[in-house]
Amino acid sequence: EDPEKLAAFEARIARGEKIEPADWMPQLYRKQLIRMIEQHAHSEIIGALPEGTWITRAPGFKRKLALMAKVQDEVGHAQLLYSAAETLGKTREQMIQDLISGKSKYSNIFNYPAFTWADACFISWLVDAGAIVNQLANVKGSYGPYCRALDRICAEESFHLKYGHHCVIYLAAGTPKQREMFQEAINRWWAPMMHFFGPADKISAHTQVLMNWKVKMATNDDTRNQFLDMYVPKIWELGFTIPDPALRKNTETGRWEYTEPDWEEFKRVINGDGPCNKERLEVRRVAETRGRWVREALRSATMKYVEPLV
Ligand code: BYC
Repeated sequence: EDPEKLAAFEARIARGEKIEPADWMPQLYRKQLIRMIEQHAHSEIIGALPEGTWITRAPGFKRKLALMAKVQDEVGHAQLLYSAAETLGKTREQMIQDLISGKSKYSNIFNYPAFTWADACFISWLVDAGAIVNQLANVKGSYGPYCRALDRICAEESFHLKYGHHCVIYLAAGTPKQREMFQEAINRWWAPMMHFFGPADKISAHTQVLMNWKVKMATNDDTRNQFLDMYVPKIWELGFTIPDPALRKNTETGRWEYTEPDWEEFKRVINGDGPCNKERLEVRRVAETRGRWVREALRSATMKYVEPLV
């Protein structure tokens, strides 16, 4: 790589400038961005599935409407992110193929089943909260198209968070059975939630390079800590418990202490061996196959009607 170009590129990043698709960038920056944005896009489209199964079963018409709108937003986020990743030279078809074949990763947390309505509420409130902590940091990053996509996503996610919080408060203020349902959801989802922010900093492979180039604006442990800081008090306030006896804030360091998450389980799940990985990818595979004729028809219609005008 040309050292002068690299120095000029890094100086732009240091000045807080945004890098745009046509600008010179190191190969590794491009590769890392494609990996991360693509994984984020896949997480949105797969993330729509566990909550999506609750649309028809959500309690009441208003909850159904709101959940449908939320799930639709998540799929829209995937569209924005696939477009941002495409600006770096990888086609959407290739990204979808890599998702379906299991080559690309997506968020660990969507490989767990949403057994009850309370599980869907956990996702809408706390998984969205975790996503916002991560995205609000990275929106100030260096790659223009990703930051602009994140900006829009954050605005929509803040509505999801309010919706999710409302659903949880309703359960918390409900019958003993409703409270028990949400407590069980916390018990089921806490471990995947701790994994959601990525491996501990000391074992994270990409944090350093991504932070040097301001793609990632906070480390995995920092975002995890920020999430705990913002949401553990809210969970406790509602009278629920968290299934980690070691969880406490160290008032001297200002950091949360917790039992080390099981990183072996995390690795298994992100590498295809979680409770729902096969089912999640199968849904995408079927959608891809069934939708092929639509894409082909669109492509040939575009050729027929647009080409003569050009
Ligand atoms: N799940 O070096 P590390 C949503 C992988 S959707 C799976 O720390 P990095 C929502 C990582 O890819 C929003 N894999 O990685 C949607 C790497 O593997 P490879 C989801 C993970 O990139 C619908 C290896 O582990 N948010 O909220 O520095 C409904 C080493 O990790 C995970 C995003 O996608 C994981 N959790 O940092 C409701 C945010 N963590 O590629 C809600 C965008 C790590 O070397 N992504 N891995 O094979 C990021 O910010 C960063 O990629 C991460 C990881 C913080 C996740």
